[in-house]
Amino acid sequence: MPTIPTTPAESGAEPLDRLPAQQPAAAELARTAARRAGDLLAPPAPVRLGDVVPAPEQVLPDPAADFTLSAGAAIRVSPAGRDVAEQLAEWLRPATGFALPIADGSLPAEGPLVLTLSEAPLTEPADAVAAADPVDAAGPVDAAGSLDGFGDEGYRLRVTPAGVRITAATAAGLFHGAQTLRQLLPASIDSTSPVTERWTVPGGSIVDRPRFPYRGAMLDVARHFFPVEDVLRVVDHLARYKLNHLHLHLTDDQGWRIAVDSWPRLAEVGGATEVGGGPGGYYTQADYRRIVAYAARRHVTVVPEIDLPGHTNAALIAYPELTPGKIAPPPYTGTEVGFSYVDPADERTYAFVADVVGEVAALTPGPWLHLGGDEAFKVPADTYRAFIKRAQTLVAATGKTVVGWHQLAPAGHVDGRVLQWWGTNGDDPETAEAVRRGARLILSPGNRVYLDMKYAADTPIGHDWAGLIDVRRAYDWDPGTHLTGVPAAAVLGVEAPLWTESVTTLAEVEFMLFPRLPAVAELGWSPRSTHDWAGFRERLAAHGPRWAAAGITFHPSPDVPWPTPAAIPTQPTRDTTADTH
Ligand code: TNX
Repeated sequence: MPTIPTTPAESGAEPLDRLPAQQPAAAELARTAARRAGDLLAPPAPVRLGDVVPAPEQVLPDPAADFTLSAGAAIRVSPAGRDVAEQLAEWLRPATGFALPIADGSLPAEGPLVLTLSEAPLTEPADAVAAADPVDAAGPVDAAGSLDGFGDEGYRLRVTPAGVRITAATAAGLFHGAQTLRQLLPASIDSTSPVTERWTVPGGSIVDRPRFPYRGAMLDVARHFFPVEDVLRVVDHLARYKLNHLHLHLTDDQGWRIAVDSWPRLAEVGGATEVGGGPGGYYTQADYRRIVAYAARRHVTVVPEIDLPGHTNAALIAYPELTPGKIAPPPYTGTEVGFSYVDPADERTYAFVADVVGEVAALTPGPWLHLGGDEAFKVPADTYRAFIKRAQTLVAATGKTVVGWHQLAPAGHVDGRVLQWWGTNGDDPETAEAVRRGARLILSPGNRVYLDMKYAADTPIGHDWAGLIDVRRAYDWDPGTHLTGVPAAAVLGVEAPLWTESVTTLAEVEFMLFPRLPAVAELGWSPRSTHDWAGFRERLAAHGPRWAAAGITFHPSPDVPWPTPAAIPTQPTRDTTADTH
């Protein structure tokens, strides 16, 4: 069984540009697209303090207080923020060519970039800080808005002529603040080689924290397999836009992608197929741990999904005893759904579920385990409910919180469970009832945030069963009020799934993510009061040159006023894959 070779699993911290390219064709496609995009995009206008995606909660510009980063700059940081400082330096060094040494906050080191972790950041006495720190002494921004508290992920960023100071109560908050700083530098900061540029950051102050605690994207690695490096790059894309969950759809009819020691044939046999007949692949447990560690460093939590009881053909070819008829079905590489299921009448099936969720839970430090539960069309409703009830209990026994597609709604409640709603009509009494019984909700409306939907009729890849979704459609809805009878307080957040029946390479993944992913990120992070399509499309437009500089493939949506309107046929050129819905 061919596994996809990866670099050693230890650190999970290598910058991606030092990793060997796994898919030369995709990488070349992305580079060509980026070059063409870069050639056509006009030089971007100077960045303003509010030009951040997702939009911050409060922005107080001070045009007299711009800061320019120079070659001698250092980053000063308290020990608990050290890893964020390292990452900030990793982002800024390639384009600036500056050394950006990192000094411990405990030392009286000078440094115009200051990252501070503080428990009571917003009540910090301005005078004391000013006396101790030239950054604050120099600017009139202390009166900037304040929040009750930063919470788990909030931060404050202040820019004065003397420097930039980011303050947060947690490393996650500092990380989000550092991502904001990255966006406040000129677009060429995303260049992977040194650029001659005036590295000016607009003056003023930002105070920011998320609207929803769960902001995610899903990658279907089952329909097509994506090697570890591709997943790491997707993690970087999420982190850029302050998304904090990566849901991995690890199992489906066309492939089982995670090694399970107690049932080794799942990956060895069930991993050897994918849509279209390609070689497939799977993650060893070391590979999976590497993804989890890489994501954790970027404050992204991995949510593993084992889809049950349907979408299980790959498991059934590996272990025929799990099928109702005890005869192995043929491998499946098409794109139909709803035909397979594990035998709900056999106790062996529940041993299998317990073993699998036990191993996956042990590999997963995050609190969630996703049970799937969608499209088990061949299982009668009462049998389905009984199966899910037992499976939920088995997940709960691992200490993880159950997540499942909203088809789980009619099965019994289990404490804390989370339903992921993927309908296309915001009226779903069954899901609303499950919420009344205590479930929380992740919103993934198919006709808004299904990133496998085509942008337009001529998009060369993707489906259209939930409609065509360009950026405006992905942006113009409200997760807090979307589902009738579900109060905003029950909404944990929002997630954009990317199913990959027709998506085969990293470049194609990026093409489907950008520019819709930042739109979903803004729905999850920004206060509703900032929601404004006209402003968003302008802010988003300025990211085209950033993606071009970073070699990220994107769809040059006509919804967005890119720096030049003539922009760029970056589409992958393959033929459309047939639709299944
Ligand atoms: C529905 S959404 C599915 C997936 C397909 C997707 C294609 C959901 C929970 N199930 O199995 O890949 O549509 O858009």
